Formats: sequence, structure tokens, C-alpha cells
Amino acid sequence: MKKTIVTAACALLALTGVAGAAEHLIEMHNKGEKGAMVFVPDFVRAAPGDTVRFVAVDKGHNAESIKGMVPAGVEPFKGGVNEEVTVTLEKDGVYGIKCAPHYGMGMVALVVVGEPTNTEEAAAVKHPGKAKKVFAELFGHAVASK
Ligand SMILES: [Cu+2]
Repeated sequence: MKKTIVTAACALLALTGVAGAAEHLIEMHNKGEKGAMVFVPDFVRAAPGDTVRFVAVDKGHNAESIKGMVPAGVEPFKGGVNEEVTVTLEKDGVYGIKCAPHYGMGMVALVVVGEPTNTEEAAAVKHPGKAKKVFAELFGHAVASK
């Protein structure tokens, strides 16, 4: 009897997995291939309705949306330091994310959902220090992989 229930639950999970939204994992690290203080990966392409889960693998990081870098009508989000945040991205567009303590060190990420509708506005946002260079690169990906 118990086995039947488990099997049914698995079948249901498999079904929703096919039809449902994907989850993208972005980890926060003190060190990565691209240097110190990084989101891994720092560029994600997602579909509307997908979720992105930010996990602080190393301590001292957070994930929050950057002002002016979410599509119109989207609520900004802000995770606390060391806090795991999961956001569901319903609207098409680009989403710029930063780690507040390491923003100037270039700890930023870009998520493109569906059609990047707000690229121009988002790309016009000014950033401190190394974040400027990292975003220039990330917007390059957004255009190139379209
Ligand atoms: Cu950080």
C-alpha cells in the first residue's frame, strides 16, 4: 500500500516537472573562476514563471535586485546576508542582481527571462567599481546568445 502511494507521488512529480517551471540555482562564492566574490553562474537565461534560487555557499553574501534593473511592474527583492532566496520571475525582461557587500567588487549577476524587453533601461544604470565592467560583459552575453 505504502509503495503505491510513493509511486503515485513520483509519477505526479514527473508530470509537473515536464509541464512546470524550471528552477535555476545561482551560488554565492568567495572565489570562482572569474575571481573573488562571485555569483556562479552570473548569467542565466530563464523562461517566464521559472524560479531562481540564490544560495550563499560561502558566508557574507546576499542577493538583491538592483534599482532600475527589473522589468516595469516587478517588485524589487532583497535577501538578507547568508539568507537563501527564491524568486519566481514571471515577467519577460532582464533582471540585474547584486550582492550588497561586494557590489563594488563586481559581485553581480544578470538573468534574462524570455524576451529582454527592458535591456536599454537596465544597461543604462550606473554601477560602482568593477560591477560596471562585469555588467558590460553580461549584457554582451544577453545580446550574443539571443
Ligand atoms: Cu558577496
